[in-house]
Amino acid sequence: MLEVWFTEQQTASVRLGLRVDAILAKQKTPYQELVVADTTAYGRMLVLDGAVQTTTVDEFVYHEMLTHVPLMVHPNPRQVAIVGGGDGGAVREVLKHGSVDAVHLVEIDQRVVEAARCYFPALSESLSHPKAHLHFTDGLQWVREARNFDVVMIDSTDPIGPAIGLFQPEFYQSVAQALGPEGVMVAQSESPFLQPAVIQTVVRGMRTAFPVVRLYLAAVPTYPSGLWSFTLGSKGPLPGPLDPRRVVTPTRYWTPAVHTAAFVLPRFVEDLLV
Ligand code: AG3
Repeated sequence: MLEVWFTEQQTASVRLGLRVDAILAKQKTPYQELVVADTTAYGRMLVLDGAVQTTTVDEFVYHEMLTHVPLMVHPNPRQVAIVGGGDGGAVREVLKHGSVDAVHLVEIDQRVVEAARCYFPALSESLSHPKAHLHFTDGLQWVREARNFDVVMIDSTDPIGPAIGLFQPEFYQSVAQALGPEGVMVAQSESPFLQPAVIQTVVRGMRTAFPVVRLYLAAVPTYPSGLWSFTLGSKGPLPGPLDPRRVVTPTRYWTPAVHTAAFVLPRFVEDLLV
């Protein structure tokens, strides 16, 4: 029987292989190559420039941990911005917080949103919510002019191609300026096994802009090595014990206990942060 396999070349010496049932879209956008395919094991998958961005089976881990952690660290998040994240998964999670008045999605590539609306209806549904505001522009520029946000989330691709500027200290400084006095930011920061240097770049860059910088982890099987990191920067609030009166539902990965535990780091990861 014919078997079709998708391969992501994650590093020079590591590949991920997923059996594919159908390729639904393959196009060059003005910014990157975009592929949508149905995989046997992980459901529908979005790939940008050869890198898996999201699959319908494991997206909940990444999107819940990217969003609920900083939102719960902030005492009362009302104005939220997401840089990247054109698939809509992060917006969907943000809107589970009743305190949020508006969520601004700043996506450089409109084609990602179009593909999400067409092929990922459940993920992208939230993009049509009245509290969701879409901006198809460069996040670097947009953030420079933004002010008084409570939480800013960087839902970017890897630090190559269009996302490269989102991993630089100057960018974290402009995020800090875009945040109010209790503001919190988060950035996806790659894998401690395969991209330890990226984690160090993000943590060191964020330390130039925020008094509090903390790393946390989650298991995302379709991302390189499966162990993924997020870096939180805060102007004030600490990721301490959660207010038991604040709940977020429904979730499948995030719980108050997972939230707290995610900041407990294995020693080899802690050693990256010195
Ligand atoms: N952004 C993080 C994707 C990084 C994955 N890297 C890779 N496969 N090499 C995901 C965007 C989802 N909203």
